[in-house]
Amino acid sequence: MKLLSISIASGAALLASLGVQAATSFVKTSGQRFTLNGSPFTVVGANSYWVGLMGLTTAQMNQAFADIARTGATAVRTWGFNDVTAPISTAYYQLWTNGTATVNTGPTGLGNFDNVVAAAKANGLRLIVTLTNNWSDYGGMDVYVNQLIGQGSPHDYFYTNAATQAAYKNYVKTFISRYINEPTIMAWELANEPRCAGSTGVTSGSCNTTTITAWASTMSAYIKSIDSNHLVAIGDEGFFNEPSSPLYPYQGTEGIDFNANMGISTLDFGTAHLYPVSWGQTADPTGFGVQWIQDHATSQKTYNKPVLLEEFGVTSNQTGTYAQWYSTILSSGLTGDLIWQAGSYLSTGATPNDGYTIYPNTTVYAMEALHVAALKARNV
Ligand SMILES: *[C@@H]1O[C@H](CO)[C@@H](O)[C@H](O)[C@H]1NC(C)=O
Ligand SMILES: *[C@@H]1O[C@H](CO)[C@@H](O)[C@H](O)[C@H]1NC(C)=O
Ligand SMILES: *[C@@H]1O[C@H](CO)[C@@H](O)[C@H](O)[C@H]1NC(C)=O
Ligand SMILES: *[C@@H]1O[C@H](CO)[C@@H](O)[C@H](O)[C@H]1NC(C)=O
Ligand SMILES: CC(=O)N[C@H]1CO[C@H](CO)[C@@H](O)[C@@H]1O
Repeated sequence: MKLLSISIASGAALLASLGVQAATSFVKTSGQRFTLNGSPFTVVGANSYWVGLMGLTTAQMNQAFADIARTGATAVRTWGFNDVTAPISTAYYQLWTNGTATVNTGPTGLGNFDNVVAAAKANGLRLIVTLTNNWSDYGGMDVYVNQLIGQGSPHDYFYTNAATQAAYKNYVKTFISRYINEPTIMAWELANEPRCAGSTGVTSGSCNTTTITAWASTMSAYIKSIDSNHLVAIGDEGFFNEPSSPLYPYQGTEGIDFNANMGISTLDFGTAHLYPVSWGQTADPTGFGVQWIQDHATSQKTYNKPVLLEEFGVTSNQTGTYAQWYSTILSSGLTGDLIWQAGSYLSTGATPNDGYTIYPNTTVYAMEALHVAALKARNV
C-alpha cells in the first residue's frame, strides 16, 4: 500500500474505505477488558521489535505494519530503546559516553520513532512500547550498570542503585513526554523480560522477587505521574513465585512474582511470555503452554485486570502447538495475545528470523488471521 505518497485528505478517505480508523482516543481498561471510547477493544497482534531499530525508510515501516494489519491485528509490541556507546548510522535512542547519557532526539533517534508511530497510525495499529531490555541486545540494563557503577557490576544493581534509577527515569521521561498526547501508543512497558540476572549472569546474590516488584511499583508510579493518558505494564515473562513447584517457570527464581505484580495499582495489565522449550519444558511444550495460559487467566480473574500473552513461540510444530494455545486463550478468557514475531519481505530483504518469525505467505500467518477474528468475535 502506497499510503505515504498520497495527500492527507485522500489518505484519510482511503483508510476509511478500508475500514481503518486512525487512533483518536486512548485505549483504557475496564475490569479484565481493554476498552476504546467505552466499548470493548480486542488487543491482538504481533511483536515487531526491529521496526524502529533497523534504519528503515518510512515506506518499509509502512509495509511491515501493513503486513501485520492484514491479519486483522490491532496492536504491535516494539522496542523503544537502543543504548549505544558510539553513534551508529541506523537508529539509536541513547548514547553513553564515560557515564553520561544523552537521548538522541535527532532523525536517527526520536525523529525515527516519530516515523514508527506515524506508520502504525496509518495502518490503524496501536503500539506497546518497551523502554529498556533485560538482555544485552540493543544495550539494555547492563549499559546503565556498566556506565554508572562500573564495568561488569551485578545486573540487578539496575533495580536498586540510585544513579541507574535516576538515569532510567531521565530516559523514560524524555521519551514518553514526546508522546503524551499520542493515542497510537497504547501502553508503555518498563522493560523487556526483567530478571535478577541478565546476559552476563553476574548478580549481587541479594536480588529476589521483592527487588523487582519494588522497582516495578516505583517506576510505574513515576510514569503515571508524568503521563496519565497511557496504560503501563511491566513487559515481564509472567513467572509465578511458588518455590515448592517442581516446574522452573513457577519457582520465582528469576525474581518475578506475577501475582504480587498484578497487585500493583499503577500497573494497568499483566504480561506473560511463553517459551516452553527455552524454559526446559521439553516433555510436552504444548501441554505446558495450555496450563500456563489457564493459570494466567486465573490470576486475571482474581485481580480483575487484563492479562496479555504478549510473546509466545515454538520453533517446530508451530501449527499444531498454536492451534491448542489459541483455543485455550479463547476458552480461558485470557484478554489478548501478541505472537513472537512478525516478519516481512522488505525491498532490502527478509526481516530478522530467530526461528520464530512468521512471514505473510505462510500457513501460520493464515492461522493468525483466523485467531484474530475468533478473539474479536469472543470479545464482543
Ligand atoms: C572518556 O574518558 C577517556 C579516559 O578518561 C578519555 O580518553 C576520553 O576522551 C573520554 N571521552 C569523552 C567523549 O569524554
Ligand atoms: C528478598 O530478600 C530480602 C532480604 O534481602 C527479604 O527481606 C525478603 O523477604 C525476600 N523476599 C522474598 C519474596 O523472599
Ligand atoms: C504437534 O503438536 C500437536 C499438538 O500438541 C501434537 O498433537 C502433534 O503430535 C505434534 N506433532 C509433532 C510432529 O510433534
Ligand atoms: C514466501 O516468499 C519468500 C520470498 O518471496 C520465499 O522465499 C518463500 O519460499 C515463500 N514461502 C512460501 C511458504 O511460499
Ligand atoms: C536469554 C534470552 O532469552 N535472550 C534473548 C533476549 O532477547 C533477544 C531479542 O531481543 C534474543 O535474541 C535473546 O536470545
